[in-house]
Amino acid sequence: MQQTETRTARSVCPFDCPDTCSLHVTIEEGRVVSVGGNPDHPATQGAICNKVRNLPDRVNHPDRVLYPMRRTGPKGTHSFERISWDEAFEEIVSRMQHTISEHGAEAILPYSFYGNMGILSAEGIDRRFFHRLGASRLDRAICSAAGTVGYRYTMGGSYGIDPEDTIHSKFVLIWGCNLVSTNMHQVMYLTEARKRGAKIIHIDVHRNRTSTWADEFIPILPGTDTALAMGLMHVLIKEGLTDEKYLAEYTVGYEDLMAKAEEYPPEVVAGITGIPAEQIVDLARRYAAGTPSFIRIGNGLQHHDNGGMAIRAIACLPALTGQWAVQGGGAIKGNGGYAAFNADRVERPDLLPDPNVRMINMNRLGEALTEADPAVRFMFVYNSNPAIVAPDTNRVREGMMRDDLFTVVHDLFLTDTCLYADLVLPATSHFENLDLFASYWHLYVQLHEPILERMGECKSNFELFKELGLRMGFESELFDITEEQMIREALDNPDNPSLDGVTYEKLKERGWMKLKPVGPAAGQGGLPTPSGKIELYSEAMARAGLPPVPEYSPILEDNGLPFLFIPGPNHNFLNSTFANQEKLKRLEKQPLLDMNASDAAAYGIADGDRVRVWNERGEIRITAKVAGNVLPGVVVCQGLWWESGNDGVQAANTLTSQRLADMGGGATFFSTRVDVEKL
Ligand SMILES: Nc1nc2c(c(=O)[nH]1)N[C@H]1C(S)=C(S)[C@@H](COP(=O)(O)OP(=O)(O)OC[C@H]3O[C@@H](n4cnc5c(=O)[nH]c(N)nc54)[C@H](O)[C@@H]3O)O[C@H]1N2
Ligand SMILES: Nc1nc2c(c(=O)[nH]1)N[C@H]1C(S)=C(S)[C@@H](COP(=O)(O)OP(=O)(O)OC[C@H]3O[C@@H](n4cnc5c(=O)[nH]c(N)nc54)[C@H](O)[C@@H]3O)O[C@H]1N2
Ligand code: SF4
Ligand SMILES: [Mo]
Repeated sequence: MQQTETRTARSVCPFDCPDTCSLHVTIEEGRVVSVGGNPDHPATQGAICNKVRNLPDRVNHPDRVLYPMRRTGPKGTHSFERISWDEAFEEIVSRMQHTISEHGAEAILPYSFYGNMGILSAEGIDRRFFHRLGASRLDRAICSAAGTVGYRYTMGGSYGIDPEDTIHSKFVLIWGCNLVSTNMHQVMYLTEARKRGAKIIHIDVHRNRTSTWADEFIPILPGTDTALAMGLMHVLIKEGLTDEKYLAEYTVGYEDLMAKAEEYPPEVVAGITGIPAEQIVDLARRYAAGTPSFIRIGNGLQHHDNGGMAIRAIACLPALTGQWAVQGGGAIKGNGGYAAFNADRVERPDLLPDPNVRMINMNRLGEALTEADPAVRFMFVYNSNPAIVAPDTNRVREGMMRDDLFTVVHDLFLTDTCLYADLVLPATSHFENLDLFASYWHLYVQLHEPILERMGECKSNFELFKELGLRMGFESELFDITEEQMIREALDNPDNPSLDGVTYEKLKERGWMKLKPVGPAAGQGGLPTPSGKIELYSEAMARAGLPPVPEYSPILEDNGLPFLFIPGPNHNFLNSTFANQEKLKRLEKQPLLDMNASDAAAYGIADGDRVRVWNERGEIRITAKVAGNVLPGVVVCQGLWWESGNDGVQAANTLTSQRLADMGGGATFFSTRVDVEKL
């Protein structure tokens, strides 16, 4: 690679964001100096978010971890010394072997998520390594598990419409999704739809950037969306606004759903959701009239005790109105199904010594590190920052402080999690890697070829686990392979017709290829549900002990405290990524607790006051923002701020629970009750 001149290169945004943008990167003398959107990419359309425009500050950041390091002081403090990769590998291998011989392989736990969304970086040879090892399996349920399962009961898999079709939508519900911050290219398509006459309604518990951008905002009480969906169905059915022909041909269980919807007249739903009955009736009528109608189903709904059901229920609405058959009608929850790679071949779950190897839910890391039997003795963290993002921070840290736990963290930065590590390993930025990227929203697969030289002694996730596999003495045919070989294995998935014709060669030539739309994206039936139709009644749910037709159940947190606490992501960070960049931190200023003015008055709290927020799991101190942006009884705090490097900031997850959602073992970050007092 040329080091001396200025050049531009094509890249892909690697972060856990639906938009998976195609990037144009300018490199001067081997350093990234600017990052912009690729104007030729149909979804990116030349635009990217402010976070990633600031990516040069991240990649060139003076705090980048560039060498392996070993802890020299107590856990939880900033005390490390540089060591060589050889020393690091030798220590990992001997510790792993010792752990296995003393306690069994299940005492080893990988902990990873999607800090880098590349297939090789997030679900490649790393997974193969831990399967071969026989380590405890990790149920990666922190993000969208509840909703994915809920949606699958209705639609058969993660298949929604092609977002490019949403320029044709005429009536849009953005439901539990902070689109302007979290899916900006959907905003671009809908801005075009609005120019063509679309109306855009935002349903959320918090008046945020998306509410301001939308045409109308409907505030709802947290965790009550299933009731709203049922109320809308009630009105659609009562007023004859359903598409009977579509229902007869493409759905099963309409009779059962009709009987259930009977129980949700607008007055009852108003009492549950806080939305006036007339507004519910009006919304249902406009939803039926406004064809093509589109629902963008967000993540906010599913981080609740009843989150799986909420998404299952909402996913039924386009079936009632026949909207899946109309271009620009239907819904998107997640489109990950279209890009399903050959995971069995890449990850090799068949290498597990026993299919019943213990599975640990990543949402219960605190419990796993303090109570699991056999105890976790070795944790390997990569692509994730659990000290900040996992629920019940105090328990997580209590576990990570254990002297008899050996922890390795592979990251680009000394995150809060690294502070508890015995070994910290330096990770490359994705610019340095060959990798394959799919989006969970648009339908383009992209190949990423390295555009930068290695920084320091950084290794990619692929290189790290490949070398570990070989140093552990594992079969060379499994581990002595190249990135290209593994990408070819991933693409070769005969079970996924959308990948037909997508090859390594064509990706290399063009950079990206569009997945073939099938099912909802193609506006036709033939769904991977048991019946092949949209399941308004689900036998599979009945068998799983779940209500087979949608029904509302309240959230479960029962500590008696008065406020529902919603600690979601913010605009300028991506989960906890970017939260150590000064410029982006300045834009966010400080963590704030949004309160309704009437609650603040009742508690004697004024705008800007410091408050204590607490429940049985812990307390945080934070500044109150009295803005009326939330309904009474709700408090909102945005951003997964680091504690490290931010005096006085405390992780919002101090207050959240390890309780799991109704489906998929999902997280319940937003079903949290707290009390607030002025300091
Ligand atoms: N800027 C930015 N972009 C991101 C991320 C980020 O951290 N920052 N994170 C990325 C990731 S990993 C994900 S999963 C997505 C998440 O992005 P989204 O799908 O937008 O999900 P959230 O932001 O978690 O929640 C969306 C909204 O749901 C609302 N909400 C909470 N509870 C309820 C409820 O009971 N009912 C209703 N109707 N609304 C509710 C919240 O107030 C919030 O505004 O964004 C991705 N993109
Ligand atoms: N309170 C609350 N908690 C939440 C959420 C919420 O809304 N509220 N959202 C939840 C959701 S939806 C999600 S998805 C999770 C996200 O949780 P995480 O997946 O942990 O996301 P990040 O905080 O972005 O941390 C990713 C880490 O991976 C590192 N990384 C990036 N690239 C690489 C790489 O190539 N190799 C290695 N080894 N490391 C790399 C980054 O530097 C960063 O430290 O958080 C969850 N936690
Ligand atoms: S974070 Fe999302 S919007 Fe921003 S550049 Fe990456 S993919 Fe695009
Ligand atoms: Mo997520």
